[in-house]
Amino acid sequence: MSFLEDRSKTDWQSLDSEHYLHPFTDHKDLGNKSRIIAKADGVYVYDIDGNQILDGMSGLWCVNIGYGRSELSEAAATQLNELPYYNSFFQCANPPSIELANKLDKITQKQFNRVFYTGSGSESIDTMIRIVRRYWEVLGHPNKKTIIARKNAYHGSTIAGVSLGGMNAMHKQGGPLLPGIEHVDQPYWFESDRSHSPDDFGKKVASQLEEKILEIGVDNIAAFVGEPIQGAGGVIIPPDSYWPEIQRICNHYGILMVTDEVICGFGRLGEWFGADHFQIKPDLMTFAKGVTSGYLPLGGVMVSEKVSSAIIDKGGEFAHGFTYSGHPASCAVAIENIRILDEENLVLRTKNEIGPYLQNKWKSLEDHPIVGETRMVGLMGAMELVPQKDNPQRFDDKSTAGMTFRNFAVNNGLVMRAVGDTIVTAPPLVISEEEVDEMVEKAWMCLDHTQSEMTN
Ligand code: PXG
Repeated sequence: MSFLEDRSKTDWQSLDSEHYLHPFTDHKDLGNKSRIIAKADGVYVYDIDGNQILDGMSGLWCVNIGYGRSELSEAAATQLNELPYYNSFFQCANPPSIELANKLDKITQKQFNRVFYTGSGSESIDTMIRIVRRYWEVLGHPNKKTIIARKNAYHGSTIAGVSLGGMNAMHKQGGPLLPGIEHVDQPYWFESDRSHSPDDFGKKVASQLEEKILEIGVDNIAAFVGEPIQGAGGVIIPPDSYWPEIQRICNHYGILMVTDEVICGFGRLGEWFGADHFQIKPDLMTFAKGVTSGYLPLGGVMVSEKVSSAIIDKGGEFAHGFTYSGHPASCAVAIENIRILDEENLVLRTKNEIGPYLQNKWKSLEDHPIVGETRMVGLMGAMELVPQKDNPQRFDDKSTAGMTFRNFAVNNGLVMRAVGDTIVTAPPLVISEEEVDEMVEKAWMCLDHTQSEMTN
């Protein structure tokens, strides 16, 4: 059964406009002209008019193995027919959720021995906060509640996710926010005054964590949390010196280190997880998105032996869980997704082949007069739009250039996201060299268009 034949495009659009409250959308701008995406295959999505659009964002940073993989839809259908749902409370489990836990143990660093399942990245963040705080409670440190995160981080949209994230626009709405959260600066070298080398800058920003720990008092600090590379904030790739310094500080003060792998996990950076790329050893990792390549909702928290054994041995029942924790169909899809990532060498290919191929082409965009910087790790990158190349100044009206680029791109068959005047990309890991060429050629055309719009 397909819904496509049911109504005309304009009918879909007017129904959408009457009944649908969209995420992160200004409905006055949207009116009744939402883009109805009807189909997808490989790295392409197709709107209801049949326009082919290269998805340089993997949906929302999630469709890592690309669209149209029938192995995943078949895994879901088989599981839905056999056992569509059962809970994992009250001493129950189901085969796919156990099998997936076993697989996750194999692809994560050796300190991780258990997973707590959720339905999304935001729920994973909430869960992680509860686990971290519970850990210190059972160890007899009930004051260790404060979690330190970064400004301009994105950790989801639940009240805990918004609070932990560092997005000003989100903080302004729907408060009060969760107490016990502190923010330090992000390692965004391009936005700095660039008076330091990237490595000195990385260390300097990391040292704010130490200052914050001393300010709040180590007896009150539970954990530090960060995306290995900030995604929604604009693909902020920290200087090489940053994460080792963060690790050193966490170890020195004995606080837990958490990487939010919702975007970086499952091959995006050419390793299974962002922590592997930066060679750091977190105590917990939150994940979602790429675990199922977005085919069904699933998230989770990887918990190290140190943390899980404390909670299990000293804590009794952990009073936390979701109806869909360990959903059998989502877990079956995740198992198949991980099998494909593994057997088709998609992680290694990202590291050694298609990643370097795109990185090289992406770098060539720096030859364009309005590009101030490009950066990319694995298949996750950004470029900074500026009025004058060698001048760190931004366009006066920050985000007009980004929006001009983005709108022109989507109308010309390319999806990329604009974060202010930073254009970000994260294509499916299955993208071919020809598709990379198409993506970069289109991006150049969008830069030309943006330049002429901004100078007229
Ligand atoms: N952590 C990180 C690092 C994320 O990127 C979440 C948590 C929350 O996941 P859920 O599944 O609850 O959405 C995310 C989600 C964007 C965009 O426009 C990014 C996300 C979600 C929606 C939009 O860049 N990241």
